[in-house]
Amino acid sequence: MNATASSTAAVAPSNRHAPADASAPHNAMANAIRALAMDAVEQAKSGHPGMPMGTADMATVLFTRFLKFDPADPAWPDRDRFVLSAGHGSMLIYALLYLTGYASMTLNEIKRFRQLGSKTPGHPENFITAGVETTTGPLGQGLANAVGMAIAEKHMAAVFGAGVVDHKTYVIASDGDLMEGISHEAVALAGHLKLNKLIVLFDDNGISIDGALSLSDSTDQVKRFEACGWNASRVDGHDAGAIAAALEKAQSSDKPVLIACKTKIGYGAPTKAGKASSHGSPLGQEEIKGARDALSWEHEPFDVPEHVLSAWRAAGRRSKAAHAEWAKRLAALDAGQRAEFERRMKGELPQQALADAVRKVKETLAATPKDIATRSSSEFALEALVPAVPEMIGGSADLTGSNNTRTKSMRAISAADFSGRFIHYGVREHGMAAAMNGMALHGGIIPYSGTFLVFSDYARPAIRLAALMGERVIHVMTHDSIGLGEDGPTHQPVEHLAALRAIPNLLVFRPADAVETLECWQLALQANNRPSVLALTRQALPQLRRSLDAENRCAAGAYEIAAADGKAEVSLFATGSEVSLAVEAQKLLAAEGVPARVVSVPCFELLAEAPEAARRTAIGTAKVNVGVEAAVRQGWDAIIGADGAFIGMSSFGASAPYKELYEHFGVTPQAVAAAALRKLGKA
Ligand SMILES: Cc1ncc(C[n+]2csc(CCOP(=O)(O)OP(=O)(O)O)c2C)c(N)n1
Repeated sequence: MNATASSTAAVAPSNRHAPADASAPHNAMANAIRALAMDAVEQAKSGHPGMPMGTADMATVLFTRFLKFDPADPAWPDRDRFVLSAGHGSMLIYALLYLTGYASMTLNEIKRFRQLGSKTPGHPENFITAGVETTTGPLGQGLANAVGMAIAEKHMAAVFGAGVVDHKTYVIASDGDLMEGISHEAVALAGHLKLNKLIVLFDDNGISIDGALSLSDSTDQVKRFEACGWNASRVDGHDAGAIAAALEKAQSSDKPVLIACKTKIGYGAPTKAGKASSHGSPLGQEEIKGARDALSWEHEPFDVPEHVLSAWRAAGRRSKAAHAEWAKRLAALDAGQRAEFERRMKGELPQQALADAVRKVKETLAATPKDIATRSSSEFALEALVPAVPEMIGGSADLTGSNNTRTKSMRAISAADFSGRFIHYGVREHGMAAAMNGMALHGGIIPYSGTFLVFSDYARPAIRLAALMGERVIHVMTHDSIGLGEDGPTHQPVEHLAALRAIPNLLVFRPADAVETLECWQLALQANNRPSVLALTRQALPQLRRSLDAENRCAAGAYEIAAADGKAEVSLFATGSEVSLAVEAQKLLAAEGVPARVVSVPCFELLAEAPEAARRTAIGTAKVNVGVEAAVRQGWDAIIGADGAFIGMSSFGASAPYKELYEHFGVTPQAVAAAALRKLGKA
């Protein structure tokens, strides 16, 4: 199947997707969206009316004839996912949620558009508004989230069967979504994996903020998507029959589907339709009056007449029977399978299996300590964690052998078989991170991935959104400092730890040895309401914690890993590879008669959250504090104080064997000891 250009009405809509209620014609239902969008933006004196007015027809066809959803149960696991990737058009989804009968989306909430504490914030936020699947606004992210959702659907269906997992992922995307670079990563991955249950309605209105799209873009999106392995077609985005026909055809596609819907932004506005002026500001009273006339919508602001509202509410009840049938199929599932499905969808960990796996690895490490790179320690931990936590789906952005994220038993996910648990994301860090968000949002999966820490910048916008949404995704980021050596400054992160620590609600772990790496993995898995980064080394490190310790010491964020011989005059704080370096410095100081303690700080955020007393104990009361991290100082003053000494990086790195680099940049035990002695006035 390969529908191009003129496929407009190739397939007649089937009865299954017939209009919900013939008594309220399509136009009136679509106009209800347009009117609510105009009125809410006008009332707020802020917002984007053009997009919802232009996409009202496609959204009406989708929500009244195709989308499987139940407003009474927004979290129904087998609902179709709908992603409004063009989040600036948020009034579209708020209007749809109100009209179809989501209880929490009242008319009052529509009237409170963009106000503090409302369910109708400026851009859709999934943690604020029931029925919003993902937080959108940064263009391109929603589309890439949808790719992850579609992967998650395929995987969960492969594991639990199509009886309980069989839904589609629909997206409305704009020119801006498709111009963003992330869209290429997402679209190419979706095409490669033949995600045929992913259907994108492209709001092809040829307008963006600066004016006509022709100012900045001349891509043939249909050809572009086809080149990426999609079925793509063009339709008149205001012809309900044509939209329905294209959606009908999409139902049985063998590839992901793009439907480019030619629309007019601000449809109905007498002077602003088709113009950038309808994109992002209130239309104004005159224009709204003209639009009401043009659309033959004679109702007062925020007034949706009863027959239109009841037709919409009927559309909202369309999937009740499907929901009930699904519940029966779930109930008929083998009890163990059902419990497992429900556990995974709730995001609950298999506590006992996880605890057992952690204990076993700790026992092994105590019996036979491992002086290995933390990326290898991570692999060692994963060999036990992956079988214990079946919802973990690993991956890498083409650095599998370097990130050590694929365990021996993991099979790769492919277009032919989604039952595997490892994803070759290709060289697509941004698309990977956004797809992981989509998988976590879908439910049933804990995605983890791999790339180099320096490339966290390529994934940062998606990591930020994971943190905002509070999604459990885990990023393994290896080669975490100049310690990676010869690849040089392009590959050596110096500012990245600070930059990641600046993101609220993100846990940044930098474990010091094999035991800490395991503990940080455990904490990342247990953090069910936020993402984590594990910053891991390329170079080998000694296992500092050699005796069996059941307690997860990293949970405190920081702890004394090597006590002073006597009352400490110096506290040496370090993370990751620099903890063993601090331990060497401790010996040098001891030789000078200066007792020093070493505090490992695997996670700044957990330290900041620790109870005051625990935090004080970890920080201690030594005269002198020294921080050691092969990275910039920014952020360290919260631990060592403005008076503390810091040994780290204040420039980019260089290309050389790593031991020479540590010498060259002065990140050495000698430098640490000397800094402490200077602060004590002893040197
Ligand atoms: C990553 C990102 N960059 C910039 C913006 C600001 N912005 C919001 S909408 C938009 C483009 C508008 O064009 P289009 O996507 O076609 O939407 P339409 O005008 O059709 O509503 C831009 C640049 C954004 N939201 N996200």
